[in-house]
Amino acid sequence: MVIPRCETLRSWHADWSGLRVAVLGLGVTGFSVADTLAELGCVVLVHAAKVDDLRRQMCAVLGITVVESESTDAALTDVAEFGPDLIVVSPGYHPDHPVVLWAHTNSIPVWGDIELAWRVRDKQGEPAEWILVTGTNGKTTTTQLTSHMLLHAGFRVAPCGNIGVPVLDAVRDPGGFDFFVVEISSYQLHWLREVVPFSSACLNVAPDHLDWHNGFDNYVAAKAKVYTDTKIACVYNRGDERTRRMVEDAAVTDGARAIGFGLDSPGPSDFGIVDGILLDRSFLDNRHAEALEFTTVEELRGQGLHAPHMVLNVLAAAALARSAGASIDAISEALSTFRVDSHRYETVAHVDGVTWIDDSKATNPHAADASLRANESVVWIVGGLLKGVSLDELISRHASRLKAAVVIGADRSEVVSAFTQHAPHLPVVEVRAGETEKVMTEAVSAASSFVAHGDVVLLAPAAASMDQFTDYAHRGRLFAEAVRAHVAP
Ligand code: UMA
Repeated sequence: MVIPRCETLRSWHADWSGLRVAVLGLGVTGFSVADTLAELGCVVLVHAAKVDDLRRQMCAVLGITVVESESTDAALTDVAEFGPDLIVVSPGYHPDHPVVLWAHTNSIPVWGDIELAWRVRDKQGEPAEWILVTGTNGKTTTTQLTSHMLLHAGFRVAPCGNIGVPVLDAVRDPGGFDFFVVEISSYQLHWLREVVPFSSACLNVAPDHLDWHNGFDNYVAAKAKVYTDTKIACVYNRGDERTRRMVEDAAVTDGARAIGFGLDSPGPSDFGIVDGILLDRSFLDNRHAEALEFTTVEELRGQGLHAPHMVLNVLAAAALARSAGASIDAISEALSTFRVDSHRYETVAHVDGVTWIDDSKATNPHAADASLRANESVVWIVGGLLKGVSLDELISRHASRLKAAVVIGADRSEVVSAFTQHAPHLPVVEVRAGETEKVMTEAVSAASSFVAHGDVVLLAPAAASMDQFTDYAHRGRLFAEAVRAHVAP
């Protein structure tokens, strides 16, 4: 069997010249891939349904051919005519995209951007170690927390990946790093092949992106790849059996340890909580008899990190940072200066005993579940693009803590009928506004008609935002603006 030339290329300093590479997509990822390949001397063709002017101009300067077409047939014809040795695909492309299927039939390797980044990670000399973070929810916060802890411990760290900075940008940064903390999505994991993580974590798994993965089993299988070949620590959630099984079934590097985290008392080799104190019983000599304290739930309250799902992120991040050699004091200090990003369970107003919370980042039922759970009496703003996932279970589980539901989004009828079925007595208001600017004004006004002292109005849509907003941040921003206009007229 002939091994394709690209499969033998495992260094920035290898001979990439003249390799013909078709790049699918010209978003954040596609541009970083095409730019890198051009610098390596490859012949690059980019194909994308949509291309913005700035990236098109930059590609022209770099000698990269760009074809913009929404037709997948045209993509197939153009790529086949180009005759690629390798295809590098952006994460948003479906695995059944015709160009990908054509590549498989013709034995042309298909890589994701993370695979390419791994192979050329030695650009600046001694490569950084990679810490991988995945999970249905909490990835970004945990990636930020881990990076913040490692920075406090004196390491040079780059948070990158799905968080918004392509790993190839971190690889090419002239400063050089000791660690990359890579937030890695299920899409990116699907394409992953040779990466050897220093440590890795899957924070939790619940249905999401089922349409992309063609079902839950494939989604779980993609997430499980995060642990493959891990060298030092496989960090898993003791409260989520699936993550434990992933570690048990993973082919890891000899000597890698399994480290569990959870809100209960930790066993030896775990992270956990006793009497409100967060403990490391993993990275110390006498872990059978002792534990190291690094913060308390009360201290985390000041940082907006006290909700149970946030405390879990803190425990996971501490486990990853400790595996990399951060001292327990560095972790405590880092936690005292950390701030959660906007739209992640952010209190936007507290007026007349009513708390208004923006958790627009809750783009799936599992995330919404965590924020509903943290409150007793809730007026819930919910709905958007459901991505093939049902809200039935979520609604029946939380019906008793809901005072009313305000339904937004294009898929409203599905959400409303789920309420009719699982919470038939609950008042449900549909926001019918078509204009983006009006959706949140109407939602906030509807929600305010149900609230009393002690209630929480929670924007936790359990759905993606792109039907009515640019992204979850846009949705959260408009919510916060509408709340401020409403409560402080
Ligand atoms: N495109 C097509 N056809 C397709 C799909 C995409 O032509 O079938 C083209 C678009 O026209 C555009 C480009 O591909 O030119 C966009 O590529 P992309 O959708 O892969 O997006 P990027 O801009 O490269 O951003 C991606 C991640 N996006 C997705 O996974 C959808 C970003 O995560 C990530 O920050 C970035 O790479 C850097 O790694 C975003 C995301 O929504 C935040 N992630 C999902 C999530 O977190 O739930 C997985």
